[in-house]
Formats: sequence, structure tokens, C-alpha cells
Amino acid sequence: MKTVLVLNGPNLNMLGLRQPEVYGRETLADVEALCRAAGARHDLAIEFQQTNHEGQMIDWIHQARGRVAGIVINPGAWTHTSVAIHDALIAAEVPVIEVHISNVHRREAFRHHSYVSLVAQSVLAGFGTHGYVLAVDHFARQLQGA
Ligand code: CA2
Repeated sequence: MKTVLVLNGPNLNMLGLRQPEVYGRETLADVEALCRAAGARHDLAIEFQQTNHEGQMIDWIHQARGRVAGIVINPGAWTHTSVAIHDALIAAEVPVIEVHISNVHRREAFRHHSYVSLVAQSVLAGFGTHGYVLAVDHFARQLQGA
């Protein structure tokens, strides 16, 4: 069975608890359940992680190399700041789909640039938590050769 690794960056553990007008009412546990259900539909194993520590995120990305079929990543604010995560994703040599719950392009200017988009095969923003499901579905489709 192939594995899709779903990675979440800083503050996403607060999902559903604050700022529901921006990020909705679902918690990160709800997002994990959505991803696992999508994986089960496609016979894909899902690994789901969240961290507030950039080094931990980089270690998980490195460990994905040669082991997982795809990475779905919501890098949170590191999207806009982290050359280190950009470099780690290149080193991993695994296809990447970048997901943002909100539409970052209709928010503050500092959210308009992404270091991750430079290395992502696809970017989803503004689909709410359904963006994660779309990303897993898309990897499934790609892995089937469609
Ligand atoms: O829209 C997204 O998914 C973001 O990646 C979320 C990040 C933000 O820095 C990006 O620009 C866009 C922030 C995640 C923090 O999530 C919270 C959720 C509830 C309460 C506070 C923060």
C-alpha cells in the first residue's frame, strides 16, 4: 500500500478553537479524519502530523524520501518565511501538494508569497479543509496513472 504524508505547520493545532471566520469550525482531528477517509477510499495509507517546531518538520520531510508516494503540506506561516522547508522539500524528491485552508491571495500581502509553491506540483488555497481531501484524491488519481 502506498503512503501519503500529510504535514501541518505551526498553530494548526488551534484549528476550530480560534478564528472560525477565517479557518472554519473543524478541528485538526476532523481534518485528520477527512484525510484518513479519503485514503481509505483509494487504498492509500495516510500519515498525519502537526508540529510547531521547524526542525521537526524538516526531519519529517527528510524521512519521507524514498518512503512515501506524496506529501500534502499546509506549512502554515512557514509558507511565507522558510527557505529551510523549501530546501528540505527539494531534498526529499517526493511530489508535493501545498494546501491552505484560507485563500491566502485575498489576505495580507505578506501571505501572497510562498517559498513552498516553488517546489510544489500543485497548490490549493481557499477550499477550506476540503482542500486536504482534494489533494489526497489527486495523488490517488496520479498514482493510478490517470
Ligand atoms: O490558510 C492556511 O491554511 C494557512 O496556511 C494558515 C496559517 C497562515 O499563517 C497561512 O498564511 C495560511 C495559519 C495557521 C494558524 O491557524 C490557526 C487556526 C486557528 C486559530 C489560530 C491559528
